[in-house]
Amino acid sequence: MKGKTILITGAGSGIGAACAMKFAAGGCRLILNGRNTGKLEATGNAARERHGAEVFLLPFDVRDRKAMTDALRLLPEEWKEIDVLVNNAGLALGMDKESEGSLDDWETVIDTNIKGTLSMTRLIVPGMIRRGHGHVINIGSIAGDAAYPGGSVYCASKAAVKTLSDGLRIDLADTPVRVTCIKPGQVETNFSMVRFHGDRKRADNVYKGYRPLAAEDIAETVWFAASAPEHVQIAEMLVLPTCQATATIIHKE
Ligand code: NDP
Ligand code: 8X3
Repeated sequence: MKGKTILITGAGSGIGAACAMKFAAGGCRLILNGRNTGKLEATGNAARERHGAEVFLLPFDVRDRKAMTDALRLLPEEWKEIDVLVNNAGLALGMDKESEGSLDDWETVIDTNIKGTLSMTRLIVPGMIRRGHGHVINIGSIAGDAAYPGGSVYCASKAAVKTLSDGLRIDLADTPVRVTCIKPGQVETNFSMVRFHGDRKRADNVYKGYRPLAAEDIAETVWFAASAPEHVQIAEMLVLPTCQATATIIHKE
């Protein structure tokens, strides 16, 4: 993996930031995307200082197709050949019934998780096909395997990420480009703070009474898939804390 160029969306925190550090430790060059430049700088600086990584910051909102297209077009030549795309940017907003929740929040979730992932793929995969080399790693979720109460739209968005991954894998079967969908269970990140609109108590409660995964645990699985031999395609991984069986069955002390 040494010298490979990895583009990670949502790299300013959580799973995306942990992936950045893991790939930096493996000698990779990083293109880091997110909306918050300060957070991207923090990830980028840590990767440079701890691992001497080469880093290029590429801030844009994955919902903004024009900003995404312009940013990718304007990448310097030496950064254009992306070996691994990690489509990680994503979020849930609220935990309301489908008959009661906010349409604006749901539009944000759908535009980020589904359309953002699809747009990045559409723009970057043609170059991978041309070069005869590449890997798309989508961050799905256990939420995509089955709906749970209050999760309707988020679950649907992650089911779509799984289906987009499967469809892409079918489309690329006659190429050397690989497609992986990693589906984490509970990972302690900013995810719940975002979901509950900054309600710290409600967010902390999600991870009480058991040991959730850390973002670094998921980064390990992303690295495992990316660094597998070229003829090995890790198609899908469901990765849970040991005390979690389904999205809603978690053994808590
Ligand atoms: P975080 O909130 O820590 O990270 C999400 C990242 O996505 C942030 O850095 C955020 O940065 C970025 N992001 C959000 N919206 C956009 C956007 N429109 N454009 C660009 N970047 C964006 O949560 P996680 O690390 O947990 O989440 C990462 C992924 O993992 C998500 O897809 C999530 O659905 C998935 N996941 C998380 C699980 C968990 O339990 N935590 C379990 C299963 C899957 P910024 O706001 O600066 O743009
Ligand atoms: C995040 C995990 O179960 O809260 O995707 O939806 S869950």
